[in-house]
Amino acid sequence: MSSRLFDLTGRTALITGSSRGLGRAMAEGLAASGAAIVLNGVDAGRLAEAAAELRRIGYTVHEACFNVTDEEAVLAAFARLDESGVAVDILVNNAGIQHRQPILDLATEDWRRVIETNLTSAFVIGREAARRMVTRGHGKVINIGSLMSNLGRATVAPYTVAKGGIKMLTKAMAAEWGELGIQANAIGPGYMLTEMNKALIDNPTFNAWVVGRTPQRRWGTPDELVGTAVFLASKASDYVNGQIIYVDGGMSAVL
Ligand code: GCO
Repeated sequence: MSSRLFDLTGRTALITGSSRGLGRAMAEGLAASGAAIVLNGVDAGRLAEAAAELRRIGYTVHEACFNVTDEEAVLAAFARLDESGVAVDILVNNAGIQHRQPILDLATEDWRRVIETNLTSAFVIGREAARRMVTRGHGKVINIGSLMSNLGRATVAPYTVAKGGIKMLTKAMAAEWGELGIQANAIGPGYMLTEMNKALIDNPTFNAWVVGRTPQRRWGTPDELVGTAVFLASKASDYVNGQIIYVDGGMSAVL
């Protein structure tokens, strides 16, 4: 019984920002559980390379090259998927950027860029995916939040606000889409070993802080999100809605 609960065979998952990092790891993990994958990125070369790697393993992979902040490009990408008969059953809103700067020095343009990329895109892509999911009576939306969905840290205000918004957008989606057969949940990754965090990882003081502040005394690896992503993408979570699950080594649970 338990293996079927987590089986994604026959389902298709779109993961935004999945050429590398957390998105790439979740895409591979969902594929390993049986899902066909729609990879997304803005760099066509990097996207093709990631797709080829996953196809070499034997997975079914579609490529959708678009910038998540470009609504016209998002609409066109969904139209192409419709025309190709690719129905997105699972959406992982993962694409995101970071911008580290004190509020007093922060340009409004940089604020807007982070909010657009990390939050507004999840609304637009979530709406487009859900419009199609409701016609089939089922769907899974997984929004990628952060420790910053619940806690602040100096110099990352726009990212913090966007990720806090991701948590609340997830609840709003659950409120409206629960009766339509869609479960919308979020994952809050802790400090993960990714390109986006390279400056922090390479900073001995920050690295020591993360290790000391995390009960498991280490950074997380992208593949450590896969189990939670598969859970939230599968039948195993059919009665889980509007939740955020922190995958953070315990950091958000302790002082
Ligand atoms: C930072 C980091 C964090 C992590 C992650 C923590 O500057 O503090 O980029 O934001 O990436 O989001 O959950």
